[in-house]
Parts: sequence; structure tokens; C-alpha cells
Amino acid sequence: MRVPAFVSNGTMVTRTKAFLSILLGAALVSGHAPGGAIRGKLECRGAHDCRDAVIYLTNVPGGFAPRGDSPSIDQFKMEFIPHVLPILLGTTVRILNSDPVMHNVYTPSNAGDHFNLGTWAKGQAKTYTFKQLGEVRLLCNVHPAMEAWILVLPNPHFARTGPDGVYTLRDVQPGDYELRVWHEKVKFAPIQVHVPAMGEVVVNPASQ
Ligand SMILES: [Cu+2]
Repeated sequence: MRVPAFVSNGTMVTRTKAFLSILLGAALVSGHAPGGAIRGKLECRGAHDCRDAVIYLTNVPGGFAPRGDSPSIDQFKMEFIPHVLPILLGTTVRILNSDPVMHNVYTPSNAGDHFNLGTWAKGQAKTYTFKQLGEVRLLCNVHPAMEAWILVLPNPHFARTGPDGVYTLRDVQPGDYELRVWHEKVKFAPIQVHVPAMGEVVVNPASQ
């Protein structure tokens, strides 16, 4: 069986499975899809599991405005929750302290303009609007073990994984894209993806 060029996988075995999945997916959604979908499962060699990876697309044409609501990061039981937050460029993030101790929030990252939002008490929150693409490492200067990541992305086509590494990017217009995967511990090579007019593409990225 000829393997279509728009399926990218690590091995021939998964390529064949992926092709069958494409046929099935095309049959399920044909006729009423607003766009295609990209879905799959990560393989995170070298990491404990695949949680908190971010799958996203680059070179998506068009302008994208953030939604009105502000996603939140909570500081709870001495952790930032969630540990990884992907956002669209221009999004305002609310950072809340839910602990009975003071927490600080600062970043050494360029994409966060090296901000230091200060230190605040339980029940209080501060906001920051992210205006540069890239990864922002969040830290607390009171508790060195606290760490989180915000990924500032150019379009809303992104997903964050749970431990199983399964993801879906929905409502992607037909076209050619570069799919990238960010993970705190392991690296992935970019993958070229073609999204057809109908149906879905299965892409199972494996870490390097
Ligand atoms: Cu803290």
C-alpha cells in the first residue's frame, strides 16, 4: 500500500496504522467538517510520560485575536497549576495565590520581558498580557522548587497533552503546515503536515 506523503511517523508499522486511521476518519466526518483535524499520540522517549507537552502549528495564515476570557494559573500547595499553559499571543493570564503563604512570580525569559510581578498573599491575583512569542519560564523567588511554563503561540491551533500523549487539533483549514511539539524534558523535530479538505490526518511524533 502506498503511504501518503502527509502522514509522518517514526516507523513503517505506525505509517500503515495511521493510513487506515485516515481512511476511517475521512469516512466519519465527510460532508460536514468546517476544516480538517490533526490527531495522534506522542512518543516521549526519555521522559517519565507525555504529560504537559504542547502540540502546535506554525505558518497558519491569517490574524488571530485572543478570546475575552483570561486563563488562570493557580499557586496551590506550593505548585503552579497547570504546570504548562499554551496561550495565543496577546492573551492576558491571571495568576492567583491560593496558599496561606506569600508567593512571588517572575520570569528570566525574554518572551516575558523578564517581568517580576511582585509577591502577594492568599486570595489575591495579578495579570500579565503576553506580547512576545516564545516560552516563558515562571518562577517564585520565595520557593525555588516552584516552576511553570507558558508557551506564547502565534495561532489558536494548539493542544496540551495528558500522560497518554494523545492530542487533537480541530478545525484546521486545508493546507500545508509545520507541526511542532514542545516538551520540558525532551525534544521533537518539526513535522510537515498536509491537511486535506475533509477528514483527518494522523501524526504520531516521537521524541529525538
Ligand atoms: Cu512561592
